[in-house]
Amino acid sequence: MKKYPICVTIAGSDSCAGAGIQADLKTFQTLQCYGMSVITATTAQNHLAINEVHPIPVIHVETQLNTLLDEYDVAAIKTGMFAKAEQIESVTCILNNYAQIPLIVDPVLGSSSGTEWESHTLVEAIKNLLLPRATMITPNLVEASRLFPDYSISDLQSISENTNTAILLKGGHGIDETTVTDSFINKNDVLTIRHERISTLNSHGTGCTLASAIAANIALGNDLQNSTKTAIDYVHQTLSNSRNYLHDSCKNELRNLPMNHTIKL
Ligand code: PXL
Repeated sequence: MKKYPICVTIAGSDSCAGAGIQADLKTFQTLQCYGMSVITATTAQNHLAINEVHPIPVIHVETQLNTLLDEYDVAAIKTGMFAKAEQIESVTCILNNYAQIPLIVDPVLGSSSGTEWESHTLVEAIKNLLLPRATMITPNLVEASRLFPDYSISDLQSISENTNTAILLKGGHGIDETTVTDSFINKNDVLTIRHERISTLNSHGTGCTLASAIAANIALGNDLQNSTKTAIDYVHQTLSNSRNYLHDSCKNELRNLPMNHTIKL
């Protein structure tokens, strides 16, 4: 019988299902893993705005995570949105007891529809608690400058060395209109990964999807560098398969729409 490795996402729920928990579960499923979830917040949102964020109590986040870890052999974990620093404290404390499980941290500080929920304490908790536990952290250019003000690539190499964590610096927010350049930094190793920039209205949840795809590829037994390259290709492929997806179902402006994870048959 084929084995489906279990991947757990610890993240926020996105009611319009483009990002967050919903994007993570779609990605795990498409990549032949079994996805499970620990919800940190529910959001009331559509592709245009987040209207409300409802944090889940820390104790319930803990119980969700322990209930899964007590029973299942979890192959990889991905984290996304946290609503409060206390959630990060308790999740890290639990995950430190499961040091063998690979952890991919997407340091989410806001949404592509424009809402930010970053706070100083959240940034500090990601940096001081999650980062040292993580196998890899995947900041975009905006998140990287909040986490590591005035960084250079050699600063990121030192951080990677000191924390034993790889850093994927995502270039999607860069200014080059034709190419996206991501940098994979693992101590001495620096690998530049370039892709043609896809001009699309369906880019909601790309960050969540990328981090989940890396976790899934690791769960399937691949090394970190190959998992990252294949995950970037997955996002690229999914973006190019998503043209016009859901366009006919929206009543207002078309932007920040979801990706289509359905495999082309
Ligand atoms: O894409 C970042 C993100 C993460 N998590 C949740 C979100 C979003 C963006 O909308 O809603 C729950």
